[in-house]
Amino acid sequence: MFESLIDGKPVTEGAEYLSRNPARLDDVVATIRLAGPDTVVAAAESARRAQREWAAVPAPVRGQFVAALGRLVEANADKLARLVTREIGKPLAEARGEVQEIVDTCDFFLGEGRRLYGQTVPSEMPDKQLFTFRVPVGVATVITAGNFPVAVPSWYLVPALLCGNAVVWKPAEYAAASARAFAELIWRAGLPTGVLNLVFADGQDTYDGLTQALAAGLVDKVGFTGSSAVGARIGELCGRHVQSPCLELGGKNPMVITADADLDLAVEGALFSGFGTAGQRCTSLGTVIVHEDVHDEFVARFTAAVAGAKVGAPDEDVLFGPLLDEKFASNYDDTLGWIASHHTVIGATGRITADNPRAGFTGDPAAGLFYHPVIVDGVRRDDRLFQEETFGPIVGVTTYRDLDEAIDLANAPGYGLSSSIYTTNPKSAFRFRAGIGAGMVSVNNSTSGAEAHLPFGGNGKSGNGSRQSGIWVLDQFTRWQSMNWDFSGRLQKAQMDVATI
Ligand code: UN1
Repeated sequence: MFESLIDGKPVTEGAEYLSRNPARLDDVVATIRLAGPDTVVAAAESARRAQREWAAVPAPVRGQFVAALGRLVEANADKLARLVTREIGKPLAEARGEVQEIVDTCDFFLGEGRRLYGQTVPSEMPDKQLFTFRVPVGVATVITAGNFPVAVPSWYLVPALLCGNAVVWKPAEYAAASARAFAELIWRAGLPTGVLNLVFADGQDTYDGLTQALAAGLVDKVGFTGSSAVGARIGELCGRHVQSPCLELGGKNPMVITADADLDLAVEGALFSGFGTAGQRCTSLGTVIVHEDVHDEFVARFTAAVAGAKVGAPDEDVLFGPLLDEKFASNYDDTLGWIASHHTVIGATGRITADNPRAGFTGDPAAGLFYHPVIVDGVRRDDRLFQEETFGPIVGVTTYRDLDEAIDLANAPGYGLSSSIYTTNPKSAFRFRAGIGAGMVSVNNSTSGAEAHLPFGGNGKSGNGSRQSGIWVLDQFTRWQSMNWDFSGRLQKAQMDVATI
């Protein structure tokens, strides 16, 4: 039984929830106890108590904790990756990559403990010096999705802790065992227990608890990775307390393929972007926007590549495994239902109909949440499939005539997370970069697979402009404090006693 841990102590009340292996639903990975709103508040209270002492630990020493965490994750990489694969069905190679992403994040931030620079700034008056300091925000509540059950949480937890904050972490319940395993490594690396409190709770209870904790002044920063709809609710709630959360939301990520593109490279990129992780990354490819001159050739090669891809048990060498859990599968069933009734679907194997949206199972329907990859050609700008995130192994295709039209189409859904262009013309690449509203742009590469030290984040429906990763995330977990120090021995007034030459 996995329970929420506050000050290292289990919370023993609440409903039971089973986290299942989505590749074999009879395999229960863990039994979780879901806590109520009070636990979300109690976790924030505990974090508040622990934060001051943690902030007093010198930043380079907090950096040593991050270094120890990186080494511990490395030493336990195989076990953690296998657990991630078992719990959320991501292919083992991807799960190993995910664990490596934590190590990369730790390797980046362990040195930041010795930097965490402020500035010295000249004053307009003599015998006076100005300074800036980064100070921790205080208590951060971090709510994460389960498609990246350990790497994406590490993008919040590692910098937040390094900067001297205490954290309440509420992971997705269907990825609770992976979250618990990662949290245990964090404590084993030397973090005092109350500095990180782990809460298992459902979405509404988390929201209610967060509402109370914010009202009580117990939370200073909220980090949320998940759907745009929930992100908007969290943003609204934080806004009432004049707080700006770090929001990493959905995407409808476009890939433009110009007439001069290397089509084999583009097919490879579309295959990984669209179907890697069963299309369940926020950075997954939504729509291919291909030049009309190469449309037929691209679709022929793309369909052949998709038909040849292996789907199945994630511990084998497959392109993708099952969907994350039953809630996601049932949402995706609805999506397939409306798609089947509105579009011509090119399935890699067989046709999907409105009556039988799940057609395309590769496994026993009772045993695993497997779906075939689907390509939908001829998607139009006002189609729901063009406008909305689908979070499953499905890619739309549409055409364009000139690059301005392609950029306009790429921006049309109003998301703005990731984007990609395949072209051999640098001018097209630069024009695309300048015109696209996305926070991330790939040239001749996948929409997904960002590296752990570049700013990660989106605009529009994909987020509020906050960025994670690299030094940029420090602005989420610290606030700038300025100081002026006058050693002239008299009152020098800014603007009024300015020194002149
Ligand atoms: C997500 O799906 O929430 O860039 C994040 C990528 C990964 C992270 C995806 N490194 O695809």
